[in-house]
Amino acid sequence: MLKLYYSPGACALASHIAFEEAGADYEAVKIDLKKGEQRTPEYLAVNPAGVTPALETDQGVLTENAVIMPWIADKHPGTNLVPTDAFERARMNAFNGWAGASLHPALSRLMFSRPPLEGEAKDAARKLVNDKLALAEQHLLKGPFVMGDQYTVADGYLSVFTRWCRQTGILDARTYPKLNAHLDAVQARPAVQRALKAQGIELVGG
Ligand SMILES: N[C@@H](CCC(=O)N[C@@H](CS)C(=O)NCC(=O)O)C(=O)O
Repeated sequence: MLKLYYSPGACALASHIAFEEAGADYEAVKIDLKKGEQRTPEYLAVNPAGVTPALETDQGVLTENAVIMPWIADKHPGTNLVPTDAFERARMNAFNGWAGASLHPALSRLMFSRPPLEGEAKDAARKLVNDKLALAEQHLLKGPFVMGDQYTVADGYLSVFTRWCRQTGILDARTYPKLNAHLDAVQARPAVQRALKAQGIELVGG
């Protein structure tokens, strides 16, 4: 049985959404980051990096949303969660790489630094986040979905981060109309709502 390790509302939600969109058979295992469960010997034996998500498969463990999500899509052919054209797929991978390596760290620094950032450091972190959101709004998000008309795993991934932004009041509706419409469209999907319910978290309204 495929086993997805996740923490509610954290970035593993992207892989959780991909599982629900694929109609897959899997088990979701909660890791409470606030309690430090990602650093227990049991979890470090699964993922020595001590982060979620991790996915146990019968071939071994996969990590990184940008890898797990297309793998889920490949294992469930016909679910149309990745582009079939090689170039379009590469572009989706590029988006996911950017989300994981650029957007996510910028958001984490602004939102989750301990101790919390203050003063100039906070202003700089906030500007960096706004620059990245502007890049997505103006260039990366084709609309209505990341890749245009086709919903792909990149959409669940983007929505995890725009949810965080909306929750912290930085997804301004006038500055980021496309990102807001995108988040609403993603959250309206039954598969996404099933993943949220499974994690015990709510839709984030605008
Ligand atoms: N690039 C990785 C990021 C994984 C990651 O940083 N996960 C966070 C939650 S969003 C985590 O588990 N943090 C726990 C910690 O740093 O202690 C991915 O997409 O899978």
